[in-house]
Parts: sequence; structure tokens; C-alpha cells
Amino acid sequence: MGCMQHDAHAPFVDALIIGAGFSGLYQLHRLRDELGLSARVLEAGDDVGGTWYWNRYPGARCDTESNAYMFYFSRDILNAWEWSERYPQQPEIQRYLSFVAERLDLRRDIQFGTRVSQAHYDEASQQWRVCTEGGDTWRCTYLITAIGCLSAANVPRIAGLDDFQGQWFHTGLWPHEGVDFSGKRVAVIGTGSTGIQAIPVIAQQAEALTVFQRTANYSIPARNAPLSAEEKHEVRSRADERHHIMTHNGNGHAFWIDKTKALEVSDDERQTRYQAAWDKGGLQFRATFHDLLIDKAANDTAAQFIQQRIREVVKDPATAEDLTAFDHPFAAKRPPIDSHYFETYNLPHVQLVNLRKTPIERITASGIQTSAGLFEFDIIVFATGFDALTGAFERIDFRGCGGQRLKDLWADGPLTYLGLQVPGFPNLFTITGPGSPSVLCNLPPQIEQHVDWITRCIAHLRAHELASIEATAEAASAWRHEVNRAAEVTLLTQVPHSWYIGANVEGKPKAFLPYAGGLKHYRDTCDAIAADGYRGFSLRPSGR
Ligand code: NA7
Repeated sequence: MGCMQHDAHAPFVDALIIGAGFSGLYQLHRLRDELGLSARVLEAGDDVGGTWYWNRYPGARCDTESNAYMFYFSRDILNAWEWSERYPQQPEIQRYLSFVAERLDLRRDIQFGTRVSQAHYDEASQQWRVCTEGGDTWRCTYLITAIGCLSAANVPRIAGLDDFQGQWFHTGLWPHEGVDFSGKRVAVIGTGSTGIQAIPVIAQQAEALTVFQRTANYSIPARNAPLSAEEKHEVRSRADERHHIMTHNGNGHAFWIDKTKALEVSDDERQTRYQAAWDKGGLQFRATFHDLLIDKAANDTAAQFIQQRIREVVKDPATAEDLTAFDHPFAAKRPPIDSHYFETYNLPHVQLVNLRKTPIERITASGIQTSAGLFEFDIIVFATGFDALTGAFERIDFRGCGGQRLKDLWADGPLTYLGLQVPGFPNLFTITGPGSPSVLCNLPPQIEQHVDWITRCIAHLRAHELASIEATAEAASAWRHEVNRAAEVTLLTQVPHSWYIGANVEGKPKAFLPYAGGLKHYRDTCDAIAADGYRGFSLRPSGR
């Protein structure tokens, strides 16, 4: 219990926000500058950035186009910033968030280097008590998690890792001073979005690079390039138009999904459309046809197209075969985009190991032992992803009414209402929490929607002198049902080993984590519930 016992004089703020990424920064601004609340952000890192503070691996870049990966709540801020490339790199995103923090004078209310370890609700005072690893305690009325969806690094428990005499790193906890790969024999484990970004860049430096692939992954060329003067101008001049698309389609990106079905057009036309999307590059490839994520036969046409393109690039037939041995529909797992990923396998010092054929047996002092033999390395890079959506919650000891542990409540999978609140945890708001669209859409517009909803909700509580809001158990259980229903109509549930269902982390309960019903529909649902007197929530008066 530690710090909880000595909290009589603990500082009080109306709102405590955990995390200083996109979510925490915007939430601080709205609560402090618009509602006039006292508010504080506690941030584990030494600077703003959240995900973009920690993920500094080589090639770290956003897969969303820069013109849609930014705040839209203030045209002044939007107009004052200029992106340099079609997809922003990690340092540029961090500079952007720093710029936002300066512009809104947020830093004075952010405490860096402060990792929250416990958050317990005290029913008598109707306050949260929040403790940090450093031993500080805070009290607050509203507790808001802005802890990210992909922030808890997943280092697989491979036997023997402690014996390894070289260096190893997880991409999500990358050393700030960087890693020098020159003259080194390097292993990369994992070919998700991160591995696919990092591999071509590491290959440029390493003496030898071996990629360990478990599941063959699709990837679309990003076609990254510097933004032209005209494109930079358009970020501003067409902001309203773009924002309209981002808030009215299902995924928060700045493109519409074509209404045509894949099998409705002739083979020639389908190929022509795929080729045009391939040449344009980016996540928009998914939007070539309306039914790619709901109809397996439609999806197969995209999968075949991608397979053919990869086989044209990769010269060694066995490597091409391993890279395209897809076992799941296109985009049913997170679909990466890349810059010269497949071309990298044509380099003489790069090789692929297919773990489906020759699995890892253990890590030894000198490298990785597979069923095909020992591979020796100086550096192992784990591009093995995250304990997505719930992992960051598990790392904090949250306790609600009656001392209930969040971990216990979520033992069979997360239970939330709208991904915004948890039954039994009054006044706890979870930005982009499990059960919200979160990782299935472009995050900044989803974050703005959540922060706006939470801010209006808190304003409502104060205007009506209400002490707390809490999701009812019935509403949360119905929402869990809706999350499953929305996922089942897509192909996303057809991947047994996806992190969308928690299957990438040993011992994690299998439950579909994000809400697949689309951002527009989700926003309308949240707004209707608020307009209906916060249907499904209990609102309690002050001074009970
Ligand atoms: P992902 O998408 O979870 O990818 C992780 C990769 O690591 C994936 O290829 C996994 O294979 C592989 N992996 C995980 N555990 C192991 C073990 N034990 N052995 C071998 N290979 C393993 O994470 P990313 O960081 O790439 O991307 C996450 C998101 O972060 C991304 O979408 C961006 O938004 C940023 P598997 O497919 O599970 O067989």
C-alpha cells in the first residue's frame, strides 16, 4: 500500500491525467483552459510524446499521412505547423507535440519522470488517490488515463535470453542515444509494422542482418516523399474538407472508402484499381473496395494482387515463398506500409528465417538457436509488439469501489462502457480505452472525440453539482456484446494469433479489444448516450 497510508496532506487537483502524449496534452488543455479546473499530468518519460517518446527505433514513422496525424481542434495551431514529409518520422512528431505543449503553455502542469504505480478510489471522500513509483501521492476528483494503446512493450519469454552475451533491445523502449549497428551481426525478431519499418534501415548499417519471421505479413509501399510547397499549402487550405472526411468515414483517415464491391467489377478493372492504389501507396490501398474487410472472396483478390507484386520484387524464390505464405486475410491483422521492405531481401547480407518451418528453440550466449541450427549475433532487436490496449492498465494497480482490482474485473477480458468508463470505477475516464475504436482508426481524431466527450461530461457533472459518473454493469456488459458483434461481421476475428484479440501475449485472455463499428457510428452513439442524460451511467449527487 506504501504511499496510500500517508496521504492526508497529499496535494489535490480536480483532474489528474496519466500520460503526456496526444491524449494527455489535449485533455489538459481542455480541462484547464476551458473548464478552469486544476489539472496535472503525470508522465513517466522525460518529455512529451507518449508513444512517440519511447518508439525511437530506426525508421520509426507514422503510417498515417501527416496531414491527418495532427490536432484539428485549433486552426491556429494547425496553421502554425508545417510537416516536411508525407508520413512524419518519430523525431518530427515529437517536435510537433512539443510545439503544441509550448503553444498552449502546457508544460507547467506536467510532471515528467513520474510513473504512476497505484490508483485507488476512496468512496468516503469520492476521490481518487494516485501514487507514483517515486512515492508521491495525489488526490483528485477525476482520473483520466491517457496511457496509449500500444505502450506496454511485449518481450516474448524465449528461454535463454538472460544468457545472451550481446545486446538486445525492444523497439518500443529504444535507447535515446541510439544503437550503432555498423560492423554488427544483427537479428530482428518480428515482421509487424515496426519490424517492416526498421528492417530496411538497420540493413543499411549492419554487417549482416537476419530477420526471424513467424507470420508472413502483407505490406503496401508507403511511397513516402517530402511534401511539395503546394501540398504544404493544402494541409492548411483544405483542412476543413479533410477534417470532414476524417470525422465522417469509419476510420478517421482523410480518405473515403470506395463504395464498389471487389467482385462487382471485371478482373481487368479490379487489377487496374489495385495497381493505381499500389502506385499511390499507403493505407488507402484498403479502401480500394468497400468489402475487403468483410468478404473473404473479395479480400482474396487483394491478397493475390499483393502476393504477385512481392514475388516480382524478391529475387530468391524460396525467400519470396516464405514472405508470401500468408495465413490470414489482408488487413485482418494490422496492415503495415513500407519503404523498400521487400527489396531489402535482395541484399546479399540480409536473410530471412521462417520460424514456421524452423522455430526458435532458445537464445544462447552467442545467438538464436532454431531447429535448423545456431545463428550468432551481436545484437537482437525485438520488434515483437505490445501488450495492446489492456497492458498499460495492468501495469498500474487500479482499484475501484470496494477495493475491486481492475485486473480481477478484466480477468476474462476488458469490461468497459464505450471504452470510456469501467463499472465500479467512478470518475475514471479511459481515453482510447479497450472497447473504443482506438487502434482500428487514425488516433488523433479518435482522441479528440474522446477528450471532447469527457470534457463535456465533466462540465455536465459540475453544472449539475454531481459528484461522480460511473458506467453501470448492465451497460458495460451490453457494450461488450456490441464490441463482439461489431467484430464478428468483419474478417478481423478470423486471425487466431492477432493482437486485436490479445493472442500475442502469453496468458492474456482472448477477447476482441477495439470497437470495429467505425468511428463515425461510434461518435454518434457516444453523443446520443450523452444527449439521453448519460444513458447507461449512474450519476451521483455531491455530499452523499
Ligand atoms: P505487432 O504488429 O504485434 O508485430 C509483432 C511481430 O513480432 C509480429 O510479426 C509477430 O509475429 C512477431 N512476434 C511476436 N512474438 C514473437 C515470438 N515470440 N517469436 C517470433 N515472433 C514474434 O507489433 P508492431 O510493433 O510491429 O506493431 C504494433 C503497432 O505499433 C503498429 O501497428 C503501429 O501502429 C505501431 P506474429 O504475427 O504474432 O506471428
